[in-house]
Amino acid sequence: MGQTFRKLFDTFFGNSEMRVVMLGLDAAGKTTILYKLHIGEVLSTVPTIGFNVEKVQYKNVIFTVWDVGGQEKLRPLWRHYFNNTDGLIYVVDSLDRERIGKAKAELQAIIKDPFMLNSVILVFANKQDMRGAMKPMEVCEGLGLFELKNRKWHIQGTCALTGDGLYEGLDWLAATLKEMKAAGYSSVGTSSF
Ligand SMILES: Nc1nc2c(ncn2[C@@H]2O[C@H](COP(=O)(O)OP(=O)(O)OP(=O)(O)O)[C@@H](O)[C@H]2O)c(=O)[nH]1
Ligand SMILES: [Mg+2]
Repeated sequence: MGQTFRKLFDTFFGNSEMRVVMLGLDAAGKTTILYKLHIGEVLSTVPTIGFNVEKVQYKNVIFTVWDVGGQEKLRPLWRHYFNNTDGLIYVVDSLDRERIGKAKAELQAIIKDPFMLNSVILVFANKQDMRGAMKPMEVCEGLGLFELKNRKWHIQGTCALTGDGLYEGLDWLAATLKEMKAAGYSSVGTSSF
């Protein structure tokens, strides 16, 4: 099979590969999510200095997920992971009301980067198991997602400890990325809740 045909075949029927970068403030739950998806277990984590990268196969999509440390001093390094990124998973600690403004500012900075203009945005409103956590709708408002123009985004409530919501999020990501790839990225322009 020629390479072009192979790509077309894969787009419609077969495996696709997607490069995803997972960002968010420190302690949002990124590394916990990565290993829950990769090995199905909750590992005890330490703050990430640098990054972790793992492949996650779900249905017929192979996601290469880059999990980058979110501490303030590490955030200037995030942009080095933007090139060739199909999708952004932005993880929010839904209990952290104090820093939702900071989470918004960091998200807005990421998605304005020229390398990220075509990337779809999946927000995980994580730690939904915690009493007093903001609901996905509140996180959505806190991040200013409704104000986004010409971006594909979706918000999903999650609990990394149980895995609740993680695969629903990947379902959306896979479907949306496939749609965009098939349309040569020309389908950008709607938002969904
Ligand atoms: N209750 C609860 N705790 C969670 C959840 N997800 C992660 N945590 C906890 O939150 C803490 C931080 O999780 P990490 O996965 O290390 O956070 P991170 O986003 O990778 O942090 P950095 O590497 O510093 O950017 C850990 O103690 C996790 O066990 C969740 O859904 N619910
Ligand atoms: Mg981490």
